[in-house]
Formats: sequence, structure tokens, C-alpha cells
Amino acid sequence: MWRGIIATDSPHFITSPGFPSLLGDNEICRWSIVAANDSQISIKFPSFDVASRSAQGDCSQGVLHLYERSVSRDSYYCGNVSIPEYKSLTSTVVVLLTTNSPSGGGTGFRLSYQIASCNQTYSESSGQILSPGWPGNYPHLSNCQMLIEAPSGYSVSLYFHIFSLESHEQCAFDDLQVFNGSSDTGPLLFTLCGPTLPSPIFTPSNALLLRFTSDDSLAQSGFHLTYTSSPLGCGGNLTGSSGTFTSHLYPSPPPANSTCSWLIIAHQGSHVVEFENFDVLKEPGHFGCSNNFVVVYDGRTESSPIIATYCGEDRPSQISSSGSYLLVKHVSGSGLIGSGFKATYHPRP
Ligand SMILES: [Ca+2]
Repeated sequence: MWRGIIATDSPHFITSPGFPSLLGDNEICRWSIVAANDSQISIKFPSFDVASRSAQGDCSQGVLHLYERSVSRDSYYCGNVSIPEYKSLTSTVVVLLTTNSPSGGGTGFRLSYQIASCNQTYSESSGQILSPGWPGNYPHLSNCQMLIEAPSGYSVSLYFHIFSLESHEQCAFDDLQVFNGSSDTGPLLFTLCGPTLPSPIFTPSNALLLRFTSDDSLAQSGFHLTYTSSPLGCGGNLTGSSGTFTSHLYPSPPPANSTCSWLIIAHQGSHVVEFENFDVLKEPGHFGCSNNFVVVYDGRTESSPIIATYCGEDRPSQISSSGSYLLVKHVSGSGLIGSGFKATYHPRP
């Protein structure tokens, strides 16, 4: 079964075949939810029970797969679980239900879909934020507030991956304002516009408010940001298929005698990290990398195999993971430690 449906401002529902009777074997159903006007889509699951997890804990007996092609975003759900609201990054979400034989049972699902407001709260500890209309140009007369709210005690890092807003000396036409804290009454940290990729933003608080506005003419491609947060004051998880991250306080040097780690989590398959800038000074008189270095692990913890340890001013060559995780740890000593690094990650072609 295949259906294309249009999301509107009011909620509509999709149910699995026969809901709420038991799911059948060998079902393949696909719904393509499209939002007009390049809007984003909100999907909620008032009821979800799709196949039990297999003995290995995976979704091999039946799975609901939500994906967005233009940003390579995939989410897989199975079991009798509660599913958080899904907010799309783009204007099309495909919902694909497949069951095997045996299907693992379950009563199926009921979901609601509607156009999401561009005012959104990002409460996960890491994620990506795209301008409305991505990957096309942003719409005219946008007024969107995007609140990043990490758990209390965390600090937030915001990295710009792509940025292009209409240019103006005072950013009078289209702009992205960044406020410290959870409201626009907090201190205004930056007003950003034009074609230049802004430096990353590091805040010791757990909340940042972004306000994007556009006027009624001349739109550009907008922005793609990644953010992460950590109770350790720097670093954190990096999710999404591609993004940018930098050493703490980049392009200023990180604090002396500090350690930061970033865990890159790919949805599936291996991915690649490339350093665009690298300045992690070797200590004079030392032969190898001892107090000031970047070490990359092929896995999610420091007990995973080390791919390489880097220091100096030569840009390391491209690094590939063998699985879904890469851990990048930056250890800074004292004295002259260099300005750090800027890196990007993306799926391995
Ligand atoms: Ca404009």
C-alpha cells in the first residue's frame, strides 16, 4: 500500500492496517506526508505497539521507519513503547511500516500529523537545526523562535555548518539573533546575517534562544546548525548525518589543562571526519604527542581501538569509522597550545 498525504494546520490521523487488531505478517505500507509551503511536520503517536523486539533486541520482526531523504535522517521504532513527538527537518516525511513472518504481533499504531510551528524547543542533548524551507531558500516573512534547552547544569555549544542570509550592514532585512537564556529578554549575544559562516557559540548556560526573521524580498539558503551540550562544560554527542564541530572556544585556544570529547553518532553505517583547520601545538622538546593532542577512537568509548593521535600544525588526513560511532578527544596542556581545530563529519560516500 502506498499513499501520499498533505499535512495541514489541523491534525489528521494514520492507523496501521486493522488497528487495533493484531498486525499481520509481511505487511509493507508506505505513507508520504508532505507539507505545503515548505513547512515542517509534527508527528505524534497516541498509540504504538509494532512487533515485539527480537531476542537480540532489534526490530527484525517488524519496524516503523520514519525518514527524510534530503537530510538522510532515519528513525526506527518497534515494540510496545512510548514514542516522543517527531519534528521533521524538511517538508516531506516518509512513514514505512514493514512486518516479517512472523510479525512479532502488536496492535499497530495510530499517529497524528500536522504542520509544525517553526517555533520549536529542542530539548534533546544534541541535534541539528535547519532554517525553514531547507534545503530550499527560506520563506519570506518568517518569524521563528528556536529554543535549545539542555538539562540544567549543562553548557551548550552551537556550530554553524552552512550559513547564508540576505546581507545588510545592520542585518536590517533578514537575521538570526542569538540570546543567552530561554527568552528574548535575555542578553542578545549576536545578530547574524550575510554569507559569512559565523564562529561557533559557546555558552556556560543550558539554554540558548535563536530568533530568525526574514522580510518580504530576497531569500537565501538559510542555515544548518549543529548543537551539543554536556555537563562537563564542553563537548557532547553529535547527531544528524552531517555537521561541524570545533575545539572548545574555537577560534580562541581552549582553556589550559582541559579535556573535551565529542561522540559522533551516525544513524547507520560508517562516516568520515575531516579537519578543516588544525592547530594543536606540539610541546617543544617532546618527540611525540604528549600533553596537547587529539585522539580519535573507532567506537563509542576510550576502550575502543585508537585510530590515531594527532598534534602539531599539519592537518590530519580524512578519518573513517568502521561502525556508527567515532569518539574525538582533545587534551590541552599548558603554555602555547594553539587555537585548536575545526572539523566536519558526513556519511562515507
Ligand atoms: Ca530578505
